[in-house]
Amino acid sequence: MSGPAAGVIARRVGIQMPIPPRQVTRVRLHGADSPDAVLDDALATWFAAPHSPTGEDLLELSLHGGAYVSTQVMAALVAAGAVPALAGEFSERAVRHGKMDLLQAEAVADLIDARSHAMHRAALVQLSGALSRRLLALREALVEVEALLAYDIDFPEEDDGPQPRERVTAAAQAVLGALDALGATMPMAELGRDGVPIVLAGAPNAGKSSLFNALLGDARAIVSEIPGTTRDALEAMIDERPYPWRLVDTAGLRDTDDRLERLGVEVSARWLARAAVVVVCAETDDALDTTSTAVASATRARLVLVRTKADAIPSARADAVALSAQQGTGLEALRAAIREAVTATNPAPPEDQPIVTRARHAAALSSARAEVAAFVAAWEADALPAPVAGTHLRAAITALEDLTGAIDVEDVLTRVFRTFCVGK
Ligand SMILES: Nc1nc2c(ncn2[C@@H]2O[C@H](COP(=O)(O)OP(=O)(O)OP(=O)(O)O)[C@@H](O)[C@H]2O)c(=O)[nH]1
Ligand SMILES: [Mg+2]
Repeated sequence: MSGPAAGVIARRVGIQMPIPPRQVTRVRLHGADSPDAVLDDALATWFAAPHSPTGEDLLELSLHGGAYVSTQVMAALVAAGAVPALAGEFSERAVRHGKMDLLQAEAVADLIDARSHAMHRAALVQLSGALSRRLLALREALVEVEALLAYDIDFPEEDDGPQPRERVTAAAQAVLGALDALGATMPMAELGRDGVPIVLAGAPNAGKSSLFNALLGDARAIVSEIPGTTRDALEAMIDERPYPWRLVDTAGLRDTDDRLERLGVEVSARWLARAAVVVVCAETDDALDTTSTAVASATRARLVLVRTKADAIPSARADAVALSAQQGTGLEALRAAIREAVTATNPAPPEDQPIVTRARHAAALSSARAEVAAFVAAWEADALPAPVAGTHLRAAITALEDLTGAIDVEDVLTRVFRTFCVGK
């Protein structure tokens, strides 16, 4: 519970305020102003403004588990004057009181939502303020270009001035390069969130679903000796580094008269087109040739060749991973081969460097980039008077400020925080 009335409301539900700040205190909670209606024997921690995560007086309650107790206590707090928080309202207040900037608040949401090592790492780096510092440095660099420009405007006839035009151009170009480098990290966040599509493909009955299950360590897909068992593509995420894998089991590839199965086969073709890596499965050495030729014509992905059911039919091929999903052999070799194929096409995010994680960031960076580029073009062509060219720099600076929330833009704040889950 956060806000200036937190202490008063706490007293109404039975907490003997003041309790020592930043210390866990055992409290007996009751209904609003009704000491007989005991609700829970709980723990309370008090954080006095401004030394709290929101910058306001803040009370944290630890209740006994279960929905009933928390609902009752929540109702008592509301009856005593509290208001349920909107989605993201705690983080929003933290931003408003200067406890963190907008990018850090987004990182809180990302940390909670993180489902992979990659997203977890990116969120922690962003929470530490690394992205904010990077953007602040770019903003400073643009302000410096503005200053060079102002000098040119104020003292155009100076002996040793105006500032050499090249110096302005070079400074703006440097910012352009840095904006590009940062913008180029967006696909890394997408891979971290959605995973690298790894598609299992092969003829019906080749053992794809069995392999899918073995890689997951879970019987997710139906396996049977009847060819054409899998019809819908099945997906599962495996948390790998540097990026999670989005493993896709598909319907066997073949021409078929069964209408349902044909739909499944068409889905497979779509997945092949979107795959980053295709694991080509076949149960004999000869079949592996036919299958990999067919797959290669349907995808631009890297191929990893697999000889399935090696327990039953030994493989003589050196270019394929021989494995048995049933006995669990060869799986480590396959994982290593997939890992290699993934890193060959998707460079890992730079260690401990911020990356751009949201469409909001990418949009602001690209609008800043467009403004700086427009400035450089006008400046180099000498097409516009310096003050006019300078308006592009201002616009770029504003775009970067919007990103960190350095200037208080109501609609940006609201838009960002309403996507949070309640209570954060
Ligand atoms: N001996 C042996 N049999 C296997 C192995 N993996 C799968 N099988 C058998 O091969 C048959 C087909 O396996 P699935 O995993 O359903 O094959 P699939 O490629 O998914 O088949 P569709 O979904 O019909 O395209 C089943 O009877 C499995 O038990 C293995 O490693 N060794
Ligand atoms: Mg299957």
